Amino acid sequence: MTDFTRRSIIKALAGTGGLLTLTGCDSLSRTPWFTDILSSGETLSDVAQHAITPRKGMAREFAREDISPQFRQNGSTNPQTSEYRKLAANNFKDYVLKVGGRVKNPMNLDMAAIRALPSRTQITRHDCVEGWSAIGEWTGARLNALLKQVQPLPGARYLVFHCADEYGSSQSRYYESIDMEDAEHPQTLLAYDLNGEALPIGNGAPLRLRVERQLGYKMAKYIMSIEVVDSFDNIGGGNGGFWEDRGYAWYAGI
Ligand SMILES: Nc1nc2c(c(=O)[nH]1)N[C@H]1C(S)=C(S)[C@@H](COP(=O)(O)O)O[C@H]1N2
Ligand SMILES: [Mo]
Repeated sequence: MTDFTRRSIIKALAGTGGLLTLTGCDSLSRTPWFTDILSSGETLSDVAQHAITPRKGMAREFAREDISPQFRQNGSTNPQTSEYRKLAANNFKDYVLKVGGRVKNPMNLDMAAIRALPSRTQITRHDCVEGWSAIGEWTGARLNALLKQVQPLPGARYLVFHCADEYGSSQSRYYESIDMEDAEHPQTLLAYDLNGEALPIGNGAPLRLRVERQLGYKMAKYIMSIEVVDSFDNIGGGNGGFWEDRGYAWYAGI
């Protein structure tokens, strides 16, 4: 692709706030020009997020009437790992979220403990890189409240979310990561309810991330553990997420 084409596409992306209207996470990640644009998007995101839209801002929230009749289920929708099948068979009664890594106070929390954390309910729009959106009402534990309890050690920079599923036929576990700034944001949740009911398996039961100022692929479903780290070097392919290891931007700001 010529520099001119690349620049035009980046300009168009900047105009839409970086949201792509394209199809197929999968096939796109293998297309070199797309990978290229996503890496250029890093720079774009830096500019867009830190100059045009301050990252500290709140994502838009919607009214009850705006909720989509059906919230699409995308990516993995029914994890097949034996670990997950066992948990699902018992309606997640034995589920325990492990929080560790560079923290003073590692914790194991069952769903009752997670539901007892300070919570928030918000109606937001989910934007997938494949070009669809859905509005839903999420309730979950505020990640900043959990961080207060585990107490990240000095030098802790990122939170890595390890998931129960292997995406498609990849035979590698889905994972994602965010920085401390997004982790402390008031709208960042470990969500357990969607539209007033327990999160369906298709949408990430029993626990999924909501990080509202970023694209859908950042919102890890089926979270099994959270690891606080100072770098991604020894995690997965070293790029901070399943799709990042396949060329997507780490900061997927919208
Ligand atoms: N564990 C896990 N999390 C995931 C995915 C996945 O395949 N596995 N897909 C991501 C993508 S690309 C999107 S758009 C959203 C879809 O969330 P939904 O199923 O609630 O619509 O989950 C994200 N989180
Ligand atoms: Mo997505």
